[in-house]
Amino acid sequence: MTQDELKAAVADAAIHEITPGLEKDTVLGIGTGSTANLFIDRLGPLRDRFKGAVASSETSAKRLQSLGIEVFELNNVGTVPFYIDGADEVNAHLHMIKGGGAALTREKIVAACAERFICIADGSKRVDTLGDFPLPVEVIPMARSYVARELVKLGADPVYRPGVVTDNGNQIIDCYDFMIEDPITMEAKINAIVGVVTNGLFAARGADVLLLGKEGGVERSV
Ligand code: ABF
Repeated sequence: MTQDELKAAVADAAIHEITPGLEKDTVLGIGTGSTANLFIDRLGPLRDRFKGAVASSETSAKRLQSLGIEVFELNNVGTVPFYIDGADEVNAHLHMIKGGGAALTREKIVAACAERFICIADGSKRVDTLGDFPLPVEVIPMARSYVARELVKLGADPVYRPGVVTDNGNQIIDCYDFMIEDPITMEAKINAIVGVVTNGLFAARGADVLLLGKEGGVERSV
């Protein structure tokens, strides 16, 4: 199977995962990226079975709206029963690196408001130790150099992602050569640097369910 077929398989599995919980007043939390897009496409035909969605990016919001799914402001919704999103890496504890698409802050906010985080990913995303994928850090623009110096002290090789402005008007630094043995501690340390908005470690609040696309089928872990 190709990577796209594996992504499609987990998008299908996520639809099966959430369908029994859909009610007329359900508002879903929806992530960003190519796997999330495949999930959004499968939600279209179900749009009359739930109320709408909150989205972790402007791109996902537009895709949802194009399928006739109403998009709500998170502030007007409160909690969501499910947040469905992809990942750049995921470990056995369902800790993740996310933010390759620069939507990490909104993703983390919607995830924080979710009763269940369902991570959908093809098998290539499963790792033993997080960090092969460069860890994204969203920074307030004027703090970029300061934050980069502090990231060096933590052992990272920080690289500014040129030309990228997040949906929140901020910039992204990617941390290379940075294997992360203790994701919960490192998430907190990076968040404590002044000028950091969010980092792409989703460990303090990891996924509740992982649907992983493999050759033999979709593997479900909790
Ligand atoms: C989002 O999309 C991001 O947090 C992550 O960077 C990315 C995964 O992308 P894809 O599904 O395209 O591999 O979930």
